[in-house]
Amino acid sequence: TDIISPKEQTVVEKEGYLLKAKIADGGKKLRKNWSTSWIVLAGGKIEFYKESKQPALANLKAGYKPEWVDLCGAHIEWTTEKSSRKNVFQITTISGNEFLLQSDIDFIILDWFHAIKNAIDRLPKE
Ligand code: I3P
Repeated sequence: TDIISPKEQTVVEKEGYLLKAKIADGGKKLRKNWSTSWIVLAGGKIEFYKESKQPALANLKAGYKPEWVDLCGAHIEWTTEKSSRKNVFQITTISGNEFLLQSDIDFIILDWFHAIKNAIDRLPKE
């Protein structure tokens, strides 16, 4: 019964909980709404799962599609202007989606920043 789709075979580089706020979609500003998200960095993209979902199981459920971000050509940068929170960085995609990610715990957010930046730097730029 170990049915694993090709998608599941991509190596998960990092996963864990962060606060997430999507602030633009296709260049259009959105109202900021922070929520806890289970974040999976794998295969040149980031997937966002709801807090309560078990990512692996959810992924195997037919038709379950997490929100995801294509990191090809994306930008990542720390920001102190887009939030009153500390430890916030922004990911901007080629398609004009903007996400803020945050953790109060310094080493956790630093690890994430470097993992995502490394992933972006290894990918083609477009
Ligand atoms: C927003 C909410 C966010 C806050 C944002 C507020 O209010 O309090 O948490 O962002 O500040 O506008 P609402 O829930 O009414 O939309 P931070 O926590 O990141 O500061 P902003 O408008 O300065 O982005």
